[in-house]
Amino acid sequence: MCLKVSLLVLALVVGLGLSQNLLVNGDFEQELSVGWTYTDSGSGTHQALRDTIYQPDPDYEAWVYQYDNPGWTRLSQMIEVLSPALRVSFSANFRESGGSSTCWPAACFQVCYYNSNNILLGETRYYYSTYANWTPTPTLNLYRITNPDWNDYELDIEREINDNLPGVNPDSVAKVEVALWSYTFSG
Ligand SMILES: [Ca+2]
Repeated sequence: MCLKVSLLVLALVVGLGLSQNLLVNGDFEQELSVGWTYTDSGSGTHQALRDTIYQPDPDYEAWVYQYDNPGWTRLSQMIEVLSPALRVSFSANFRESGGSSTCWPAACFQVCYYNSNNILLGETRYYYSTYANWTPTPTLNLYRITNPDWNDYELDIEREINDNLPGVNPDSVAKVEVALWSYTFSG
């Protein structure tokens, strides 16, 4: 079994509008070590890179890649927020290769909500995967991507928590983490 999965992101904004971005290096025009935290787990090839060539525009994109299973590669950034009245905007391209019902890849974009003690309160997960069998819970909302090509996404965090994450108290959200997560599951 050879599983490959990757996620590309062109630009990422968390703020009240396009004029305000709480993220550092959300456009990846600086090295990934500026603002971003890299982690990986498990076996296989883990990579997080930036280059201008992944999308036709002259700007940089970030690319997070996992080859074979089980394992994952993740590029994340956590920010402190004064309230959940924020929007997350991003442009992403999701890719997967291989898999079966017991062994599968998933290209994910995560928005995670934490309290002031860094306790995870809940998560919004966009994912592209043929075989992933995740199910939503009161603290996990899922958006299955059906068109993996470059598309723009926008999430109203306050509305998301109120409408889709009944297990999350919006008043407790003190930090928001965004993450590019390339994941492979082995059953
Ligand atoms: Ca480009």
